[in-house]
Amino acid sequence: MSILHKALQEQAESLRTTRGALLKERGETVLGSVTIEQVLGGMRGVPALICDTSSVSADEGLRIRNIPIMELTNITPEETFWLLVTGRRATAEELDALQSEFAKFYAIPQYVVDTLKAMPKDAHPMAMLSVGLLAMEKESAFRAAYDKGAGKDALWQSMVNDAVRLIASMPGIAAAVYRIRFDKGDVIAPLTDDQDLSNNFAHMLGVSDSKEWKDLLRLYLVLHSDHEGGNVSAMTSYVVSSALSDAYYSVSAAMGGLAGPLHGLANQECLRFILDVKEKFNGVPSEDEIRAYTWERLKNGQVIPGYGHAVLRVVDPRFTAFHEFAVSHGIVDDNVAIVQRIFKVVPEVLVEQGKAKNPWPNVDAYSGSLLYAFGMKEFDFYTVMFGVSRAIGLCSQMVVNRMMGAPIVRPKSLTLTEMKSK
Ligand code: CMX
Repeated sequence: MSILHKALQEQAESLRTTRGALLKERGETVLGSVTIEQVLGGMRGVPALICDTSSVSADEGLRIRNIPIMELTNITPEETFWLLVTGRRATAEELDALQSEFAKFYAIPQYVVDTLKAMPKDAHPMAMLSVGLLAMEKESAFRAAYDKGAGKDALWQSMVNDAVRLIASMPGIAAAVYRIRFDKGDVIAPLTDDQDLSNNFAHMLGVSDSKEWKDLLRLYLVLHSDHEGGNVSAMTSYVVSSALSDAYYSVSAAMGGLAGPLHGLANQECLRFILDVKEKFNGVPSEDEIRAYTWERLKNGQVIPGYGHAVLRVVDPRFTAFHEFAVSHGIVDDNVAIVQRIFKVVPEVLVEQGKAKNPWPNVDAYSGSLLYAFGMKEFDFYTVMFGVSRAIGLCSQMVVNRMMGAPIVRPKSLTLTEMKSK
């Protein structure tokens, strides 16, 4: 039993007891009503999911285990996972042990590399990431435990094993996707003298060895890790894993959702937008030029990538965290300058247009420009970076849900005729 299993042992029992007591004593309590507008509007705001790892409020944004994300910008992805899944900060000893567990899996199986190499030259990197994960499904400790007849209350233990291996494998799969898909040369093996996840990711990508790049990756992996339970990728893995499908199936499915332009792919769209702006104006445009260009896009029925959010009604703190990184690292770059200038103009244009409920930037408005500034120019790859990070939150949520004994998800659908008759 690993140190993480030990840390979770008591919680598993208490989570199940709490769930059982809530069901028994408060099962009839009404959490809210559901309107036709909410159902037709993508279940917006319907309180229908449980997520203990993080929460997102309209007026503040992300909190991980009730800690504002801005207070966590100096931690590592390993610490983030521990916090998400256990609800408390790890001790130095726990962190060391967890990192050693992770390090066992930084080297991905050769069959994953072979599978990725066999994919079409023009496959999207997100499709490759998803396939790479699915190829690894046969490694699932969860499926093996289920097949051997593990009881419902014990399944969380093998879910922890899958979570650790999957999270630790993501950097290697992603780096292999990057190097194979963009002809960067051989796949790079992980470091033998360093167990840090971000350092290994940086090394296997082969983009840069600078400390600043490693710092950026660390921050990137923390900021994108979790965003409560109702976003497309989290809800996808929640639903898939509720059928007792293992973490590989669940995260692979979630990556399909993350690949959508209204969700994770927005960071790629956002950088495309910034590069279009730069090309059109032959450099960093003035505020007036950005204003005119923004209106032109809106009148064409196009969204402004990186702006708006289904929940947030303030500047995304993750945008602010990236901004502080750019300032503190003295990054001088045209694209970053354009991001900063767009920020001065777009919110007021969106308010004037009056459609978007949230005129403020989300995390995707900044992230791509920083990756680009450090030399990762293949922006088709950016959502894969997001996926490596998001897997940390998805796996944490799945472990917690399994500890709680969450049942299969099965809401009720209505036909349009049924809805009209209500
Ligand atoms: N630019 C232009 N119009 C926008 C807009 C934007 N950035 N954000 C919202 N709107 C529009 C919507 O398209 C919608 O128009 P219609 O009424 O014509 O359909 C209207 O404003 C109301 O939308 P909303 O309720 O404010 O936003 P939603 O909750 O429906 O959608 C989101 C949220 C993020 C999909 C939307 O703001 C958007 O498309 N933003 C751009 C893409 C983006 O940045 N996505 C990343 C989100 C973060 C993530 O999940 O990873």
